[in-house]
Amino acid sequence: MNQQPPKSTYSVCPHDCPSTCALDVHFDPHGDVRRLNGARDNAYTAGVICAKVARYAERLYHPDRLTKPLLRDGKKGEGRFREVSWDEALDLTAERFLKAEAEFGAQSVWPYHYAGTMGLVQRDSIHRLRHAKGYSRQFDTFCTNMAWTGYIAGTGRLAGPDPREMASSDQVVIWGTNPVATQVNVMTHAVAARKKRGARIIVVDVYETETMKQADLGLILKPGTDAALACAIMHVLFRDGLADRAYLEKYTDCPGELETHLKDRSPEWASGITGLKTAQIEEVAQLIGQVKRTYFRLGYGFTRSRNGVVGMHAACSIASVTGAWQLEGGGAFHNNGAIYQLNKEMIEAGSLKDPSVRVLDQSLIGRILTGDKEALQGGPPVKALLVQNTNPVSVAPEQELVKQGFAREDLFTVVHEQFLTETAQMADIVLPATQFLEHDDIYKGGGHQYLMFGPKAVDPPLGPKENLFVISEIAKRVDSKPHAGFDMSARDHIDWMLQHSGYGTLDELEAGKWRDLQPDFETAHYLNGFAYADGKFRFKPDWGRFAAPNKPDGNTVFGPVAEMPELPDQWDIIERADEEHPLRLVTAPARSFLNSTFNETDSSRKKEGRPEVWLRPDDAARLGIEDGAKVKMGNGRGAVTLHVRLKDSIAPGTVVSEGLWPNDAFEDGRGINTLTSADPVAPYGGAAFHDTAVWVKRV
Ligand SMILES: Nc1nc2c(c(=O)[nH]1)N[C@H]1C(S)=C(S)[C@@H](COP(=O)(O)OP(=O)(O)OC[C@H]3O[C@@H](n4cnc5c(=O)[nH]c(N)nc54)[C@H](O)[C@@H]3O)O[C@H]1N2
Ligand SMILES: Nc1nc2c(c(=O)[nH]1)N[C@H]1C(S)=C(S)[C@@H](COP(=O)(O)OP(=O)(O)OC[C@H]3O[C@@H](n4cnc5c(=O)[nH]c(N)nc54)[C@H](O)[C@@H]3O)O[C@H]1N2
Ligand code: SF4
Ligand SMILES: [Mo]
Repeated sequence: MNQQPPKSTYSVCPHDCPSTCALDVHFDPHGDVRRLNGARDNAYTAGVICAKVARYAERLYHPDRLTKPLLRDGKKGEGRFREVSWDEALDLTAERFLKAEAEFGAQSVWPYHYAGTMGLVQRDSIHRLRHAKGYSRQFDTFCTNMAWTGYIAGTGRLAGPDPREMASSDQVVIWGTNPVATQVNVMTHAVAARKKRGARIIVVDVYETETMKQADLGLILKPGTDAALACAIMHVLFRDGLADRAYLEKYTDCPGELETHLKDRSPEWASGITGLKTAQIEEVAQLIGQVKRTYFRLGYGFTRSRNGVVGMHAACSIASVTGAWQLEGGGAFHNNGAIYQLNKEMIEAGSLKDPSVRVLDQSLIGRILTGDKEALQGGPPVKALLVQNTNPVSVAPEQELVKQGFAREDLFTVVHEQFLTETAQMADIVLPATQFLEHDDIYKGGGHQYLMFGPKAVDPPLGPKENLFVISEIAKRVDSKPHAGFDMSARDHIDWMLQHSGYGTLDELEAGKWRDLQPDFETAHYLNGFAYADGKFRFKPDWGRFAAPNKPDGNTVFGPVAEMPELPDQWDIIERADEEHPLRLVTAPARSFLNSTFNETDSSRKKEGRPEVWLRPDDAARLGIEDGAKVKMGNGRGAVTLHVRLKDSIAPGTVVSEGLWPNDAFEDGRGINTLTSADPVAPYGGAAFHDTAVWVKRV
């Protein structure tokens, strides 16, 4: 019988992006994936996705995809491998994990992962193996710590007004995020508000991004000075009678103290710190004060600084001074993480977690692998790594240490990957992984409110296996504690999790493709109170409360927490420019890459060109550097070689390098994270990727 392949199906974008788009997947007549587009019937995706994912067939059918397990056949990192069977690869993995355990204890094995896929089953099953064996735990610090902590410090909860309400707003303030590149759907809804209601779009960034080019008002400030801007805005709001005093009285902890504190945080004061003109600050403050229905869409970018938590908290506080929270289309939103409340016992085996096992900081991987005692928390060295869904030999800070660590001959490294990334090149064993269209998974939106099913759409080529398979097969071979999760398929996992979270069954989810979990208006806008016992927004957070479970002997806070400002303020703790390092570097994401993903596809590489650093003409003239020149850029952590492009609209004293390019795209093999620091940010850790002082010199 001649059965016609389907013309299309649905899925979900698995990438580490707040948009978590609902996809339509179109097939050619042979049943191969042809193109992807955004689902029109999903109210947040609304038919729009980014260009790099629309052309996913290029990545799915890429000739460089890994299809066979590989065993190192040469020196570490030399790039010589030979093909082996899955059984050989898994047996050897188990043997070496057991050897490390016998000699140095189970904590010498470190399963290391991140969010290359955001699918809950494929991303988080690695924890099941970790907990069932007592392997070292991981404190996730690449991304969310500062932003989430800063927001929760104010509201008590990581959730906010329905992101679709942006379309019902009179003014959208896009602060420290570049959604045209990083989460395109924010633009969809902001632009809808402009079309429908004449809403104004305001963008706050350190250079003129593609997002700012679409704004009605763009503010370019110096990196790490957002709290100063926020304070001056609130100063004007109080000064000019634009604060909602009734709201403040009812819903906030100490409005009087805040007002007094802000008395000398004037626009002139903030101008000196931010590099903005006093008039610009006055103007934006008036707009925010006069247009109550303002939606603050707060991003990650401005929190990737040593004072990033304080910056996020300060920006979020503005909505509590104006009382914007009360209106549809008003309030401050960052992420909806708190609304889902999923039972992940089968995926993660939290019941087997031993709290006495150390929790190693993901961003400190360089220090950890090179034997830094403090980073190892006094425990055994890491002798074996299992890496899934992340590419630390590109994306982790303090890259020189990361490379030295991965090059250790006594470290046994298994990397499960879709491509031979720079991390996979350093492995002893490389295992080929499926792509999202080739396995089942479930996804939750950070930037929206849907729980979504992403079914397998096509068969993988012979060879690649899903993460779930690798985890279960290793568990079988390393004498792990039993857990029912090891015997379940991805569909079983999803069904179990849904049923045990009160969200029906997989069949029910499948029938609707996704489930809208938006809380009711009063809850989302905190009209029944903020998520603290007294129901009040905190202008004065208890920073010490944000202790992380990273020490075997208990929780800890990071950095000089005692020095954190009590009330919103500019915190002078960023890596300061000085005579030797006169410029400050921001390493913002390029539109055609997604972290380290898509830098293997030709179309993305072509669009991005080559690694560059963008300099203001006045800064360049001072340094005797012209457009297109080859330069070295460096600091105490190392130096990189790249080309200069002159751009007018960057904050003074600031340079921007969009990425992430792999290290090997740079002339001497040193990528941008050679320069970034892994120092944990106060109070809850995290890496300050956009907070780096550098020198730039002609070569
Ligand atoms: N300089 C600088 N550095 C940064 C940042 C920055 O702004 N500037 N941003 C930081 C941030 S926010 C983040 S989140 C990190 C992220 O950096 P990474 O963790 O490296 O993130 P990705 O590139 O999204 O994904 C990593 C890998 O996951 C693989 N992968 C995808 N799906 C699967 C799967 O199903 N199975 C397996 N086994 N592998 C899969 C992909 O092939 C990819 O190579 O980078 C950080 N690094
Ligand atoms: N195309 C693309 N999309 C992505 C990614 C990618 O790498 N490429 N990464 C994904 C991931 S993992 C994440 S976490 C999200 C992050 O997405 P975003 O929330 O957008 O955060 P960032 O990408 O870190 O930075 C966004 C903007 O912050 C600006 N910025 C940096 N420092 C400051 C500052 O001190 N103040 C202000 N006001 N602005 C500042 C940068 O110039 C940049 O334009 O994007 C996801 N989407
Ligand atoms: S915008 Fe983000 S979630 Fe949507 S398709 Fe692109 S990478 Fe995926
Ligand atoms: Mo991220």
